[in-house]
Amino acid sequence: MTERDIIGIFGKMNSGKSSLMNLLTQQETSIVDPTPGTTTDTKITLAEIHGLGPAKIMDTAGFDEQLQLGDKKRKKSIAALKECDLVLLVIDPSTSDFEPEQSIVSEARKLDKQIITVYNLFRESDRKNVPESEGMIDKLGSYPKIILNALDIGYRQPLLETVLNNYIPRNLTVELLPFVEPGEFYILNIPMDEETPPGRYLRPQAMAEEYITRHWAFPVSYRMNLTKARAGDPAERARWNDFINNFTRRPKAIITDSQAMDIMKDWAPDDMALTTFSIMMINYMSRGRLSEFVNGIMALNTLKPGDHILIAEACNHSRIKEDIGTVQIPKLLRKFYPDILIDHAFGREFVDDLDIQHFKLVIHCGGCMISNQRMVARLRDLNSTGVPITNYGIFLSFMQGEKTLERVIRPWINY
Ligand SMILES: Nc1nc2c(ncn2[C@@H]2O[C@H](COP(=O)(O)OP(=O)(O)OP(=O)(O)O)[C@@H](O)[C@H]2O)c(=O)[nH]1
Ligand code: SF4
Ligand SMILES: [Mg+2]
Repeated sequence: MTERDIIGIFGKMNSGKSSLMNLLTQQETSIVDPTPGTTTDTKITLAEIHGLGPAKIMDTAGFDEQLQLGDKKRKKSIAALKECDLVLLVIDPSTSDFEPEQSIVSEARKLDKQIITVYNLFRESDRKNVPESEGMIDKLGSYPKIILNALDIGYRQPLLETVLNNYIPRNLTVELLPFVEPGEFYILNIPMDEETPPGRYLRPQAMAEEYITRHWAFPVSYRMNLTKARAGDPAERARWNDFINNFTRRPKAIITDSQAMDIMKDWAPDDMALTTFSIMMINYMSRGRLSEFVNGIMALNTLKPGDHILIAEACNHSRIKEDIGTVQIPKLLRKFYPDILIDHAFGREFVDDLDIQHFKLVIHCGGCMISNQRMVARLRDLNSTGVPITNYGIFLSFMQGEKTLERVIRPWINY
């Protein structure tokens, strides 16, 4: 079942919200009137938007009115804000107090909403005020915008195009493992050590196993003893060979813990595809934007002494002795880039809390414990500051050489 995309129109009283609603829906659904506060409650219109599909559009009462009328009324707008997928923030750039708009942006950011700013020009001469208005509202500059006149029907098409070009729809489904074919075997390489908690797989491992099974294919798990494999123990290699060579039909691909890439790059047979759980996860959580993380790794080639790198983990899991984010990745970074500075962010909203611009690269975990809206919001914030981002799996593969990186990305191309 396709769910309706929910678009909420927010802004100050008399900024032209109801006029924008009418422009979008091409009908007089909302009462438009010069009296401030004409729309006293949220008005809902169901519409079919060409290129997007069924949408529910909410025209809300002015946010400044909500502020004046106290908590109870304000809750109505917050409820609408919570419900919607896309915030259309209508700004009349000829006004001067942007506190209501600032509250909308701050609340929308807390909720990881997508925002498009609509500057509604009552007079063409207001156009020159747009940059100043934008500058008055913290973080607004990083969102897409359109400048229009809500009463001019000629702006309907540009408005729709701005929405279609910038909004990631609710129904955009990204396959976890798009290359999986029914009836084929897939290997999950899951090294465990004494500190691996018993009772369940990690979320990416469990998700991969479930996905493969659901798609009528066969997941087969292998517990690699990384310590022995790294020590060159022939018994460990023989155990792997025995495993990998005893399928009646050759497995199609290996999905490995990224930490085992130093071993897997040599042990994975050439006729099998190879990728990692972390790469799978970041592609899924970012809604198919793996290529941005792959491009990000190239920032390593331009590092200079004294540059800062941020290692970011989306959750605060308990850290084990050989933790990937705090021990293994820093160790590799120090080895290959001895004069760079490494910072960490765990779980918290690093884009708001840190001076993000001074980082030359962000290396992000798989992001399995945050929502995809949050992951997409992080990407948007980083994009707007021009800071490249990559991922644990991509980094650890790249550390084994460009050929290895190319190999782990190959399964994701063309899907
Ligand atoms: N000239 C001009 N007038 C506009 C424009 N947009 C809206 N108006 C007029 O401004 C007044 C307020 O517009 P509305 O669309 O009702 O504004 P609103 O934000 O819904 O207002 P409330 O519901 O009262 O908060 C109406 O008289 C509109 O005709 C515009 O782009 N240009
Ligand atoms: S959110 Fe990141 S750090 Fe937390 S478990 Fe998932 S991949 Fe690991
Ligand atoms: Mg209105």
